Amino acid sequence: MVDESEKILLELEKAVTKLENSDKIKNIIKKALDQGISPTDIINSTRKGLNGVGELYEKREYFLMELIVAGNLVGQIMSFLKPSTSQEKKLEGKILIGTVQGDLHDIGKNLVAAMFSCMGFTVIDLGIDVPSERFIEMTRKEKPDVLALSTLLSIGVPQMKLVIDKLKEAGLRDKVKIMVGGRPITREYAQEIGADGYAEDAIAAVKEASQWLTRGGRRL
Ligand code: B12
Repeated sequence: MVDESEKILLELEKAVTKLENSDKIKNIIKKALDQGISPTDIINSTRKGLNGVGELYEKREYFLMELIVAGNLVGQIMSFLKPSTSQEKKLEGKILIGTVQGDLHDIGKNLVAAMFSCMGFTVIDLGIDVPSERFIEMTRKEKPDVLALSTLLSIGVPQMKLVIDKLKEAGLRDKVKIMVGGRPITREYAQEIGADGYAEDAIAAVKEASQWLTRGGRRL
């Protein structure tokens, strides 16, 4: 039998996939919070709902406009949730994140960034289509604990290796933990290119990073 909390989370997931208006979605989230559901579970439901958006796009039931709406909706949900996350366990650390060069996808990357931000991390988001040189420059300047690289495209995969190789050349590789993610990435591939970690979604990403930080992730 499905309990009340699961019912609300499923309602949220469906509302996100259907791209219901933000007031309706905020009401569901409010109901969830009143029920004692954690912001992490709410974000996880949002993620599942967004996966539904991706599937409908692939079936050609959604088009570019719907994807833009989905991206905006994620931003609104995260801002609405932010005050509630202050009650969750706060983690300290600085994350530098971006989508690699040649790739313009950012809905998933934004969700990962928002999740880190919700959990109390300082997030520096370099955006999309980020050249390897920019990741190096900003790693040197900002001294993040974690460098998070995203790609949804097969052509983005070698770009991740390029960033890691250039960090080595610049003598910065052992100063930062590197986490990679996105649809074509696997844990095996992450190991192969010399990344420290991989996560398949936003929740898992924070879990992976928090392990390093509580172990005292090294700073420059
Ligand atoms: C939305 C979308 C677009 C939108 C992007 C809008 C935007 N602002 O992001 C638009 C329409 C612009 C687009 C364009 C293109 N797209 Co597109 N797109 C998608 C689609 C349908 C959904 C992606 C999405 O947002 N999913 C929802 C989010 C929440 O999930 P996610 O991105 O996977 O992110 C999660 C995880 O991957 C992970 N994650 C992501 N990043 C990171 C980073 C770290 C560090 C970690 C730990 C985890 C992590 O956590 C996220 C949250 O849970 C996918 C198909 C799909 N179902 O995935 C195709 C898809 C990715 N696109 C594809 C293609 C081919 C293209 C185009 C080349 C199409 C074209 N011919 O022009 C262009 C590329 C443009 C470019 N240069 O980037 C292919 C890629 C194939 C491949 N192997 O390379 C896919 C798989 C579709 C397909 N089946 O063919 N696309």
